[in-house]
Amino acid sequence: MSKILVTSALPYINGVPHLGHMAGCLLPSDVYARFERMMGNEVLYICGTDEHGTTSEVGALKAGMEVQEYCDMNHARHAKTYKDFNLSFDFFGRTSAPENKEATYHIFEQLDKNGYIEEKSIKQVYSVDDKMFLADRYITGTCPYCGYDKARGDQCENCTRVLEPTELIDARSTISGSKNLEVRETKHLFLNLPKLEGKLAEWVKTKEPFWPDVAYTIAQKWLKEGLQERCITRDLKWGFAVNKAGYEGKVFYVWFDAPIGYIGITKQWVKQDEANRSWQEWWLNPEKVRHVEFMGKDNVPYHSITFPATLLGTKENWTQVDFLKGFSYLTYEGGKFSKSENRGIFAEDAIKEFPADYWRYWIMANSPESSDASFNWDLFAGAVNKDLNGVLGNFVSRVLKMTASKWREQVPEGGEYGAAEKELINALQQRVSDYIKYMEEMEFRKALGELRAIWVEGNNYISAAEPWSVIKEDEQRAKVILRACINLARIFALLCAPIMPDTAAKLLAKLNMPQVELKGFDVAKEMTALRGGEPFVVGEPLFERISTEKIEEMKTKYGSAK
Ligand code: B3M
Ligand code: ZN
Repeated sequence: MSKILVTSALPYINGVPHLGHMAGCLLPSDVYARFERMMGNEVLYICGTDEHGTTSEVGALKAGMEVQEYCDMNHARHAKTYKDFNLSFDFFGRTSAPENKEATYHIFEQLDKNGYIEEKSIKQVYSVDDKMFLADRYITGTCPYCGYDKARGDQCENCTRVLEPTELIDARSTISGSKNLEVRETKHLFLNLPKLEGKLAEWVKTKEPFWPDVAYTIAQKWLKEGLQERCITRDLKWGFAVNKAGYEGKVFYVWFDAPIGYIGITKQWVKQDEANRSWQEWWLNPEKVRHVEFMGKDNVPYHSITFPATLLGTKENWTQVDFLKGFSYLTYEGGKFSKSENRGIFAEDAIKEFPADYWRYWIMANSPESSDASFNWDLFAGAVNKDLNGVLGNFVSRVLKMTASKWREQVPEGGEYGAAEKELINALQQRVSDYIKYMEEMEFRKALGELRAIWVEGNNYISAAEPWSVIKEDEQRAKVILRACINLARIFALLCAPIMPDTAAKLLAKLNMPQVELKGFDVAKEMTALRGGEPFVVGEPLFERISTEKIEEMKTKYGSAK
């Protein structure tokens, strides 16, 4: 049993999560956490809201609320949405919590003591009309590197280059649109990344065989270009006050305390049960813990460069990211999700329209792993109707209904598996091994391809075995076929559990069977788990078809390219 620490990018408190956020880190991290638990590993899966920064101040201002009150409200909203999507966090915390302040102060003090913190006077953008210093992401302009005209002052989301706001061409305030911006001098603290570059490059090299291309390429690109000092403080009210004399009235930059939030949130989790939990066991234990992170590609530089460098600079033995799974973007019908333009479906609405598992299946089957993927309603309905309802759902209801109509709701008894079943078992064993291997490697599209192929094997088997014809001449043989099919249904439930936990639970409940581990999954053995005479219930169908009218309704309601 190994210890696996699973984390994803911590969602900003003020945004409403849409399907892109689900696809780009939250859902894959949950699928992986569930899978590793089913493989018998000790998993700690934590997440939380990223709460500091101007975005929260501006959001609260717009909502006419205190920042704290605004964050409390939005934290609850995020938590509910993720619960509805069945994300199985061990703890969903907050970066603004006192436990994170303690962790942030500690890490800052070590960096300062070790000589990695520099003081500098910098010129910062002050918006005269907004009466405030503008956070980097609240300045919009043209990227000097790629020419993208909606680059933010902290990063160009087109070329992923991290920017200083003063580099932007034709800069304007994102809050008011005002170009009445002044550059004012203010004193700040910097993390001396160039001084840490050597250590960091050495560390990144140790990850080479393990990191998928997206993450490794981005980290290498950064190192090749040479690291710049990063400002880690801001002139804001909302945030952790800087714990250094001369910096009164300033707070730590959101990107400084946000990744430390993983540690802070783990401390929050420990607080729930101090006698039995330890945060050091997870965070100061790199030899025994494998840390796997999930995030969109725009977040990769912070997690492969800035945060690891921060931890290296403390000279303490922190658990660092071992595997960084980066994702491209999920777009909505080829374009951006936008709440203001009413384009795209947001997570809290999605769950009101269709059950969580429909979304979980579609998103994971179309994971934007190596390139962008695009959501569209026809594809979504197609997958639900064909894969879920057609291939999986129909197989289960056909098998259970036919058995019940002939011999009551009981697994048929007698007879032995023959050549056809042995062939099926062999084919399935290969596919199941591949499915498990792909899940372990976090190759989600491939894993879901195998899962679907496993359901198809079941359909092919029953079509070829034809129990409905066989029963006329050889009732005993028909019983054997249907017993094999009912056992197959159980196997389908076990395998789909990390992706579709509700469906798995529903199906296992029909069969009166518990969820078991996937470790060492032996198809031949599992095919005899349900013996003759055991009861089942036909019950409700697992899925419902999505009608053409419903698809049209969704397109009108949430926007469509057509
Ligand atoms: N909140 C950015 C994002 O949600 C940021 C991630 C923080 S991870 C420590 O994309
Ligand atoms: Zn750019």
